[in-house]
Amino acid sequence: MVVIGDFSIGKSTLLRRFTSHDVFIPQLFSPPDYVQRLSEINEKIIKMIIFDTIGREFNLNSLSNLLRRANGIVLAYDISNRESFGHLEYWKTLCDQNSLDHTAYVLVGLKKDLSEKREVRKEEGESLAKSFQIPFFEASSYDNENVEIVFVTLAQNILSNPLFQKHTEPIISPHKKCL
Ligand SMILES: Nc1nc2c(ncn2[C@@H]2O[C@H](COP(=O)(O)OP(=O)(O)OP(=O)(O)O)[C@@H](O)[C@H]2O)c(=O)[nH]1
Ligand SMILES: [Mg+2]
Repeated sequence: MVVIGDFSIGKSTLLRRFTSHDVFIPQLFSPPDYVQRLSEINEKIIKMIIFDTIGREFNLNSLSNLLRRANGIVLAYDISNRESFGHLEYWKTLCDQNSLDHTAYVLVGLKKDLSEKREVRKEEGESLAKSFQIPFFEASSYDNENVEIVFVTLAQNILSNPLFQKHTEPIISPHKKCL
């Protein structure tokens, strides 16, 4: 999976929150820029590998390489930053052009706790997600609200896609003997 969107909207913080459960770690990320977490989805233990990206001065080649291998993409914006919402069409097009046909998406409005500074109404997020035909959530890493559901929903949608299953080998082939 890949998390993508404008700079400083809270992407790295979201990943930190998702992988460090109870503790909120405010520091910024430094490379290697991915996290891993095991989660139980549809009664199976799934290893999620989630890549962070940077919202500006990114290398388009390495971003394209990342997107080409992604089974799921979290498109993100900051509810207190209208510009980051306005750039979502750009990010979605970039992802569509560089990702697999069966890549699953979810749209998330971050920093839900900043209600006094809100610049993007929830209905606007819902409506954009509807036009993209993808699930939508508002989340707060500070309050640990809706962080889990963003990734679980994305993982469920990846796993339920028959095209994904076709491209996936079982970790241990039932025909091979375990030595
Ligand atoms: N109020 C609030 N602030 C947040 C939240 N998540 C992140 N922040 C703050 O927003 C700022 C940017 O967060 P980052 O996670 O570094 O943002 P980013 O999207 O990874 O930024 P780039 O890596 O530069 O693209 C930091 O000061 C965070 O502490 C949140 O849920 N609520
Ligand atoms: Mg970051």
